Amino acid sequence: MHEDAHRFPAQVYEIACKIREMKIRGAGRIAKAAAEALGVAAEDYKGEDLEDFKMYMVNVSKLLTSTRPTAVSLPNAVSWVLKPLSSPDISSVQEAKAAVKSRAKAFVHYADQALRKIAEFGEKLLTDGDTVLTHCNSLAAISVIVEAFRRGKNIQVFVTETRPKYQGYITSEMLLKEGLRIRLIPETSVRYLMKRVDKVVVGADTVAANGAVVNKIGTSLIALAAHEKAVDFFVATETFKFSPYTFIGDIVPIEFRPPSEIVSEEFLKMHPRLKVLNPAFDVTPPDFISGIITELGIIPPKSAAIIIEEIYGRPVISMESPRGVEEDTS
Ligand code: RI2
Repeated sequence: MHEDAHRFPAQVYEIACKIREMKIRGAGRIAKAAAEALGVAAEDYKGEDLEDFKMYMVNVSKLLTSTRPTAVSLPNAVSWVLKPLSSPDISSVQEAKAAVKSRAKAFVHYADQALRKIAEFGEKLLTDGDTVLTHCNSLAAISVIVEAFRRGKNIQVFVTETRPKYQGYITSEMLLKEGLRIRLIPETSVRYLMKRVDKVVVGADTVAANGAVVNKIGTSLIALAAHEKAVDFFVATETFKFSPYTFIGDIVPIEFRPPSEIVSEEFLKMHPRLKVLNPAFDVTPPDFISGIITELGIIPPKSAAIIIEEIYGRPVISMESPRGVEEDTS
């Protein structure tokens, strides 16, 4: 627990815990929740000392960014919301609080608008009669598929179950509610079924400067199978999932989650020498990606660096790693 713990509002802790436990999940939803938490924390601050307020907000942001390591949307959202705190124009706690609260709202609004734009750009890639395969539960990917369907295209969707947490069930429910035809499939069947797939659309947790996409574990195998059959593989993502850190060569930390998501505690006790590896994400190389659908348009993966430079500027190399790497690969 952070030393400033007693000063954070309970709602901020709740949001942080829900992100850590994946009750709030999906890179975009995590970013929005973090922005909201910063707004709540700013509102709750009682003091009058501007430097103390800044320190307090930095500590809240540390709590939030420590929850999950892979989706860069989380630190990106936090830095964006807290940006006014480094402006010389802010001279009082009142001004600082107002600025953080308004940036938090603006981020949530931007994220919602971005999904709409992604849907509009992305739906053009889908054709009437297409079978589209999607993996895990990505609102960005779903928005593309749903938009195409709403515009009258007859789309069938293959949804992978997405072990170990089965987010494919959530995707199935969302798409069924819209009236789409769904086939829920185990991801182990993807290569066998790829001959029946016209396009793949998935989301992203992080897009690296070289155009590689970090997404739910299994994505890169799907991309490999699509590549083999020359099936187009699209990634739908907001630009706040592009990583400025990778511009200077930082490696995206891959989250390893607890063994209990894979096997029962009972089974582990029965076999004390059994070690379980449960990586939550993998990396799909840019060569396997036909296009990245963003709110700014559809870009080739190799243009990721241009987007990063445009949005974040050319990053300055620092001696400190911007984010800690918490991996259990034992
Ligand atoms: P949206 C999810 O991660 C999945 O990997 C999904 O593809 C990605 O976030 C993007 O989701 P997790 O939080 O932002 O389920 O498009 O581990 O909703």
